[in-house]
This record gives sequence, C-alpha cells and structure tokens, in this order.
Amino acid sequence: MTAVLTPALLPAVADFVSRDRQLLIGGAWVDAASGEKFETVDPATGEVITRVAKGTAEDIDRAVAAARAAYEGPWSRMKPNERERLIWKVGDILSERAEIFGQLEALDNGKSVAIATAVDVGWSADVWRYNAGLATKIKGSSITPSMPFAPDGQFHAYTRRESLGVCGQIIPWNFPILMATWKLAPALAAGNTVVLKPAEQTPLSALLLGEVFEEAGFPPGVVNIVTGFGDAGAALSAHMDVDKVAFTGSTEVGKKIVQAATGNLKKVTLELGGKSPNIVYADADLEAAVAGSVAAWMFNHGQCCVAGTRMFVQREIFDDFTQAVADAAAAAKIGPGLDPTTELGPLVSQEQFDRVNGYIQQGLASGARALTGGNRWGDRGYFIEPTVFVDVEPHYSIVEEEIFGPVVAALPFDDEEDVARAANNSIYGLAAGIWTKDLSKAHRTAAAVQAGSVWVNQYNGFDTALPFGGFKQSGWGRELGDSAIDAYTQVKSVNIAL
Ligand code: TXE
Repeated sequence: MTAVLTPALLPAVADFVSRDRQLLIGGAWVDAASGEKFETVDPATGEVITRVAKGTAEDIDRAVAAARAAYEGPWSRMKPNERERLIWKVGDILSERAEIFGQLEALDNGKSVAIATAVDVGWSADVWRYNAGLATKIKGSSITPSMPFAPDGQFHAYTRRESLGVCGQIIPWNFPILMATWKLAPALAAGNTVVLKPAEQTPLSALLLGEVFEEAGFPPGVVNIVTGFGDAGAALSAHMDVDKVAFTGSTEVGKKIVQAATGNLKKVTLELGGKSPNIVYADADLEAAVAGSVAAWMFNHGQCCVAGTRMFVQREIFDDFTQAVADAAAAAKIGPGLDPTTELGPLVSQEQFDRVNGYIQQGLASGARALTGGNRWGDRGYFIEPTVFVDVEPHYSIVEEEIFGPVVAALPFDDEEDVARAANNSIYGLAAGIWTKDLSKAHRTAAAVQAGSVWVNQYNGFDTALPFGGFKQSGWGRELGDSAIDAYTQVKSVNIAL
C-alpha cells in the first residue's frame, strides 16, 4: 500500500476524540449505568479513535423517562415558531462547523472528508432549515359534516395534526449525521421528543451534534442520545413508553423491530435494504451514463441503501458499456477518507469487509467474471477494489442480495418489457435509475419499475423536499419532504355540535 499523507486532525476534532464520550440523557452527559464502554475504530487503519459509553436497556429506560418529562413539560408548551428558531439554529451551527463535523465523520466512517463536509454535513444543515420552516406549517382542515341524520349547519368539524410523543430513532453507520438529521429534524419540528441510538460503528458525529442542542437552547431531555449496540436498539423498539420507532438499517433487523413494536403497537417507519436496478438503454447519452452508473454503485463505497447494484444494459451496447464502467471504476483513487483527494475509501468495519469479500468470492465461485476488481486493496484497513461482474445469472447471490460494498453485477436486456420484468424481480423496491434520450420511454419505464425513487438521466437524485422510502421489503413510510411531518404526527378529528 502506498503511504498516504493525511492532514492532521483539526484542534476541535482532536479535542473531541481525546476524551471518552458519554451518553446524553436529560441534558446531562453521563456514563452508561453499567459503566461499560466500547471502542470506535478508524476503518482506514483499524486503530482505535476513542471509547464511547455502552448504553443498554437501563440507559434506554432513563432516556425515555427524560424524553417523556420534556415532552410533557417545556416542549409541549413551546410555540411552533419557537421550535422553528431552535431547529433553524442547529442548521446554522452545522454550516459554521461543517469542516469539524465533516472531518469527524470521515475519521469515524471512512468516507471522503470532502464528501462528508459538502454532502453529509452540508445537506444535513439544509434538512434542519427545511424542517424548521415546517414547524409553523403543520395544519388541520375544516370539514362540513353531512351524515344523513345530522341537522344541516349544526356542526363545526375540523382536524388537528398532533405530535406523537416520545420517538425512538435507530441510526445506521453509512451516513451517520445525515440519517440522524433526517429523523431528528422532522420529529422535533412536529413537537416530539427523541431518544436517538446511533450505530455502534460510527457514534461520534451524533454525540458532537448532541452538544449543539444544548448550545442552540433546546430544553434538556428533548433530544437524548444513547450509544450502544443492537440490544439498546431492541430495548428502544420494545419500550412500552415509546410512541414511535423509526429505523434505518438492514431488512433483517427491520423485521425484528416490527415484532418488538407490537407490545404497545407503537408507530413504525422503516428504511431498509435495496438492490436497485440501474437501466441503461442503447439510446442514452453514454458518456453521462457511464459516469452516472459508476456513481450509482460506487458512491460512499457502495454503502448506500439505494446503490444501483443491478446494472441492466441493453444488449447491443453491453460489452462496450460494461468495459467503460469497469475502466472508470478502476481509475478511482483509493485511500483513507481523511485524504481530500480520495474517491473510494474503506468499508466501515472488519465485519462489513468480510461480508462484502464473502459475496465477491461467492460470485467468482458461481462462475461470474470480474471485469475489474475482486480483491482487497492494500494491507491494512478495510479497503476493497471496485468490482464489476459480468456473466451473471439472476439467481446468483451477487444479483439477488444487498452487498453494501463497491460491487456491481451487469446484466444484458433486449427491450422495455424485458427489463421492467427483470428489474422488478427483487424483494426490494427502494430506487431505480433510467438512462435514455427517449422521453416517452423514460416515463413508461419510470411507471413500470417498483421503486420509491426513480432517477432519470442521473443517479442519487435526492432532494430535501422529495419524499424518500421503499416499496416492498425496502421499508414502511417516507422520510424527507412534508411526508416526514406526516410520519411524526397523528390526525385527530373534532366534531362540535353547535
Ligand atoms: O445493520 P443493522 P448492520 C444493511 C447492509 C449491511 C447490513 C448489515 O446490507 O450490509 O444491513 O449491517 C441497530 N433492534 N444496511 O449489521 O444490524 C444497530 O445497532 C434494534 C442497510 O450494521 O441493521 C444499528 O444502530 N436495533 C442500511 C442499526 O440497527 C438494532 C444501513 C443498523 O444495524 C437491532 C446499514 C435490534 N435487534 C446497513 N440490531 C440502509 N438501509 O441504508 C441492530 N440494531
């Protein structure tokens, strides 16, 4: 592995990781009830960054009690425009400290510091501000009752959109601060309080965000942060005094959360796995399609729920197109996230490295051919070469299952019907990409694919205002846009006899 010069840590980041980190409960930074801690590791080197409190069910109980007290206390009395100002301030602080948050994220997760700062933190600031604006726009409606037995004009009926109460939010490691933001900002805008459980692989940016709430002026207990493992998440999902649980992670754990939530039938939203099709028609702008199709599965080192990892390419351009994708992928600069010139960083953990490598070995063993990649990169850290598979069959695990690494399987197709059928042959339905210059074909294919988000002549076309979520086993409910407010409120009908 070539030696890579990485910039020194910013003083604020160095200071933050110089001490063991604690839980945020009721406005106070505290150790876990057990006193236990765990290590968070730099995935570029495998070295320990710092130690973090290992919260368990007892800490979840304490955090839920604090969130309930805040919900019934100062938070419930706060006017929407006061919530708006506090939430807006979080966005402003994130913008001011984008470099600090970006570097901490790159250190803990392995992603490129340039992307972490511009996309993860920059977009998070935007999501905080968008939801600040929504806090004052949560509305009911006035309805005229018309039941046959009701006397005309004798009733005044309306709906109110009310908060849910205490929300549990369980966050993954692939976009730590962004996923925390997607969940926290609308929950708070809608008037809920929160217990947040960051992923054990990447707890640091959420803990730094925890300091921002205090500074912005949020009452204690409105946001509580319990770092820990799956058992802490399970306790939060099953908790009888939690009104809603929101989760982003694996479909396997999503199903466990649904089961855990049955005790008090808390509301559940889930953003789960994917195996998204990226469809390239022969009439596409091929230069743009090559670049976009590489980004579709390589962005964030393939650790994206929406990754376009089934690349369907029309047969007449299949060989040339897949070779061009392989060449572009092979040219990506691999290195640690802290190096600003890095294009492809390490996977987040040894476990994910083993999982992705296992899929690559299965692909090779079943007869798939790697046009590029297929190996580990370097001799330390969790790096894997970008890998493009051809000669695959639809039943191969590399075609059916979410790999969550820089690995794509390319399949040829003949026509529109053929590709829609193949694209929909999946338990997932999170996203889809379509590349064509034919507008009618683009619309027909967008309607035919079973996916919560469809991107035409681009990939990863997210927007703060556009609802995001999955069809089929990719999830329940929608995040972003004003759909997120719907997911954190409930409707009450009031009917008054005049
Ligand atoms: O996810 P988990 P893992 C997919 C991706 C990846 C695979 C495994 O395919 O390879 O999942 O990753 C918490 N009750 N995605 O094992 O376990 C856990 O502590 C409640 C897709 O890391 O789902 C963490 O905070 N919570 C994805 C969070 O769930 C539990 C992002 C996610 O961990 C729990 C991440 C339990 N029983 C992985 N067990 C996406 N959709 O973007 C664990 N957790």
